[in-house]
Formats: sequence, structure tokens, C-alpha cells
Amino acid sequence: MSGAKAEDVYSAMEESARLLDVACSRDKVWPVLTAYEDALAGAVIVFSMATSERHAGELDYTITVPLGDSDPYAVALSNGLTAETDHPVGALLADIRQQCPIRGYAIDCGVVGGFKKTYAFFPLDDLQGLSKLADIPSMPRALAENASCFARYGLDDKVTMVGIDYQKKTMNVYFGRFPAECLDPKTVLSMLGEIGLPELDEQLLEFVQKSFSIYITVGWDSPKIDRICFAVITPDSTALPARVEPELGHFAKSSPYAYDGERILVYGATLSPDGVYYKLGSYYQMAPETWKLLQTSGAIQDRV
Ligand code: GPP
Ligand code: MG
Repeated sequence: MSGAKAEDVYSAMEESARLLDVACSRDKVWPVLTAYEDALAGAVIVFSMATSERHAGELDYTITVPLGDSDPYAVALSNGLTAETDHPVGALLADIRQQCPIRGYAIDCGVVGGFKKTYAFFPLDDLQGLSKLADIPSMPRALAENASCFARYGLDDKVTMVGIDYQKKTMNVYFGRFPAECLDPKTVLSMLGEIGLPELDEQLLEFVQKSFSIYITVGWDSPKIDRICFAVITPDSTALPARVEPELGHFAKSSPYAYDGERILVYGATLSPDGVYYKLGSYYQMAPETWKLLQTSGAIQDRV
């Protein structure tokens, strides 16, 4: 089912925030819902949380935005949701648009933190290559520094999407539709060793085997990979290993959603130099036409 209006999305968001004890205020959220109001009815909408102290007290929401006259960063600027900046992060989306085919966009905001990110997603039959992205002028150098490493692990030409974080001044590169060999425990461990991120224990290594997406985060201040996340899409509210599940379980079982069948969940295990933390995104709305553009996993193909 699709077709939510701002009022429906806001009510669902309030309900979702309540599960996390996060205060949701109309003052914070309404300007965003108004700015992207035309996108809501046909959007895929996701509510997300993350574990760890740094991420407590926030509910993030992602709304897809179709191609249009202005990109979603321009919309954020013109609506005063984010301030103009001279930092290269502010030029990145426009630069990517010039060099790469884009099928659609999304925005990411926090109920508390406001406008945070834009996403651009690429055609599923024309996934983009790391070396091409690395050549874009405003791209963090870290991408060029690490491109050959990811190519060796079978992830070149497998970029499905990028995410640009205007608050943290970082960007995410999402790999998908990769061969199953990319998830071999040996391959994963060797890749983590090479990029200098902590190893996984056996339980997590098993979880990671089911990933439909792997994404890295880089910034402009370091040539290193800041963090890497392995994401699993499933309707199973107990998909994460039992010892971490309780923190996420309530959200997984109770977050609101507006479509038939089981709730669609995306779990993420993120490895950073400070250790591992977990994320959970729960799909609130699944507009079928938009979902088709995003679908990088066969796991829930029956939904469209
Ligand atoms: C997760 O990034 C990605 C999404 C919520 C995008 C889903 C995309 C759609 C277009 C529906 P993240 O929030 O895990 O990354 P970060 O570490 O930057 O928070
Ligand atoms: Mg996030």
C-alpha cells in the first residue's frame, strides 16, 4: 500500500519514536515533511534506529524523492533545512549528477537532529564503478586510496547508491548485487584486515553471510575507511544474534507499517575503529514502483 500524507507519516513517526523513548516534535519534523510533501505518496519510507551511546535518543527517517527539476539537496537548501557550505560535501551531489546516471533520490533526517543526508541511487542495470566515482572532483580522496582494494574483493562496478551526510561530512558508498563469494568468511576477514577495521566473531560472521548490501563510509579528513556496514534484509524480527537482539527487538516487532504481509526490516552490523554497533531500519511504506528502482535483494521480491 502507498499514498501516505504528511499527517499519516507524522503520526507513524510519533509512534515509532515512542518505542525508542525519543521525543518527536512537530516543530522539527513538519518543515521537512512540507518541503518534500509531493514525494510522500509515492515514497518508500523507512524508520531507523541504532545502538550504542552515540546513537541513542534518535529516530531517523528516510524518504525517497523522485527525479525532478531540483535535487533533494537543492530543496533542503531552499527550504532552510540545511545551511549553504563551502565544504566539498555541498558540491558532491551536483557533481555526481553530472557524471553518473541517477534513477532517484532519498533524504535522511533525524526526529531530533533534523536534515542529515541525501542519497542518489543508480540504475540497477547500470551499477557504477568505484574508480569512476573516485574521479569526481569533490569526492573524498579516501575513495581513490581504497578503490583498488574493494575491486580486488569483487566490489568494483557494484555501487548501487551513495549517501551524503551533510552533518557529519562523510559519504557512504553502497555495494549490492555482488557475487556470493564476496561474503565468504575468508574474503570478509581479509578485507577487514586490509582496511584496518576490527574482525568479526563467529556469530557475526555468520550473520554477515546473509548481507544483501555492504557499505563503507569515508570522509574528507582521512584517507582511511571510517566504517563498514553489512546489511541484511528480512521480515524476521529475531534476525540478529540473541545477545544484541533485545535492544532492537521491541522496535523490530512493534514499529508501524502500512502495507500487507510481514514488516520488512533491514539490520546492519557496523564495524568502526571503536567497535561494532547495530542498526535497524523498519520499512513504513513500500510504494511498489519506487521499490522496484531500489530492489537489490531477491529476498523480498514477492512484494512487487
Ligand atoms: C542506511 O544507511 C541506508 C538507508 C536507510 C537507505 C535506505 C535507502 C532507501 C532509499 C530506502 P545508514 O543510516 O545505515 O548509514 P549511516 O551510517 O550513515 O547512518
Ligand atoms: Mg543512519
